[in-house]
Amino acid sequence: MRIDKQQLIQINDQALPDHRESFGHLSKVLAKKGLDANEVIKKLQAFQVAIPSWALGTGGTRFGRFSTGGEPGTLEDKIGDVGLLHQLSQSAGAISLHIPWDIPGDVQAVKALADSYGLAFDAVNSNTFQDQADQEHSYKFGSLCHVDKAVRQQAIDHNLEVIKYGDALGSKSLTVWLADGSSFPGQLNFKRAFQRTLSSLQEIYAGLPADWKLFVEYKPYEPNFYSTVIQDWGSSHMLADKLGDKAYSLVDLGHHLPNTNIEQIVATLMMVGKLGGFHFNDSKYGDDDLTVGALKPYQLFLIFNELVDGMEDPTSTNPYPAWMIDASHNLKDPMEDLLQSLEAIKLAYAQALLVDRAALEEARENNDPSLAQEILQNAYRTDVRPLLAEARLQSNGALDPVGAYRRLNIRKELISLRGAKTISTGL
Ligand SMILES: [Mn+2]
Repeated sequence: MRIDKQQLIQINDQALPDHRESFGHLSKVLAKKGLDANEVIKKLQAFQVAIPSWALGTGGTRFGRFSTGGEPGTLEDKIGDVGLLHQLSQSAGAISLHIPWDIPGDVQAVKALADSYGLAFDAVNSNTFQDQADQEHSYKFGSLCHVDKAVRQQAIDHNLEVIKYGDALGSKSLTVWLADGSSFPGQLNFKRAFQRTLSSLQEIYAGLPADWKLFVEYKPYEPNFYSTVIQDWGSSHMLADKLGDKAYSLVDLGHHLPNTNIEQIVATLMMVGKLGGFHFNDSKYGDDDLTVGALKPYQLFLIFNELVDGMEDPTSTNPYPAWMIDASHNLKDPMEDLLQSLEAIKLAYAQALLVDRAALEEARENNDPSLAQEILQNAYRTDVRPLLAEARLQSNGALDPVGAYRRLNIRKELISLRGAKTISTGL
């Protein structure tokens, strides 16, 4: 389905007087601080976040799954859903596919469909953390790290195939996340598992097109509960560094032990030009995959403060990172969840853009932690929502994406199109 532009304009028009008032006020507040609201708006409009195909259906837990209804069953449906999100938010200009579930049938038709929604194909994701019905060898005891070369080769070949599909669609990067590890002490030789993983990744890296990047994602536990082969940013960086210039670390917010200083990891990886991608979500205990900003918006702001610092540093060699939401849970309408996540990401980005970096640097040079905190929190406590709304309005999006989604009865429409008992394919 597609949203009727006139209907969206009518919905926006009703909220326009209030928006004009709050945006006008905020513009004046920012101008007094020497900040140009239009400059921030331009950056917000350019900031696009990829939506993974697996986030469009209701997520489950190991206990159960409760469908929302109207979930996308095909790649075309998934592209359509991201198209809806993009039309409302003007922030979701890319889709990230998961193979084997999202193998395109007619590549040209799929590309044309995505193009009609203004969507690009972001990083493609391989999957070696479960067995497919037709596969010869099992990943029960690992994939790229497996003791048996035949299993490793199957996983390598799968990744090379994923690159092939991505290349046909115009993707420029492959994200590798491995479930490989062990659940019991003694089960795995840590060193050999790491070396086998490196060797397998080298074979995948050799198959990367010249203008592609390889992202190595890490995670400390789950589904393995004693060790994971790529447990932290250090392991990820070691692999990326050994692989070569086209390999980078990927930071997923939920893939850290509680209280890890993720903003410092981001700053350090960008310092050495090796932060390739970032996955957004939020969590309280582990990889909870909750809506971005639902629990720790200040942490997200502090991370963005480092991201902006890295991105705006003229001496930085770090490439522009690939942004993706990696969240999928089991209570909300997935589309509303994603709209809320997009909003939280861009709020943190906008706030980070307001940080007075020169003053912050001076406070640091003067060993003045009180002033440094004042500077950061002055930015963080600024209500930048009117900036986001104005950026969307100027791009023909919705002033209030979740409100418009509800007013337009999009879920009801999707259920009538696809049925109430649909289950989205893939993970
Ligand atoms: Mn992730």
